[in-house]
Amino acid sequence: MYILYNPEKQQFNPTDAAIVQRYDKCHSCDINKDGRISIKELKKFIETQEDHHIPHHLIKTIHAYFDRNGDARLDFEEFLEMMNNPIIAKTFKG
Ligand SMILES: [Ca+2]
Ligand SMILES: [Ca+2]
Repeated sequence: MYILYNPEKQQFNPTDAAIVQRYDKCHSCDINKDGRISIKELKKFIETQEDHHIPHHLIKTIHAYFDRNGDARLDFEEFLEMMNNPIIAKTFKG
């Protein structure tokens, strides 16, 4: 089960609506619907969100950074953390 609220992370306290919105984003990003986001899926997702080109190595770096358990996929929890990052959030328009 996903851990949506982490009391230790004070900066992350979204409303339920924000979580649902992000879950929808995560789901639409997850092309093969295995519940986890690969680098390829993240790249596709960013390309649909962004007008300008983001180099592959940067996407790989972002993906690796938020892949906390190192399984080469972003699960919903890791995806949420990525979306909650101020720089990333700006890139993805929330
Ligand atoms: Ca997937
Ligand atoms: Ca992971």
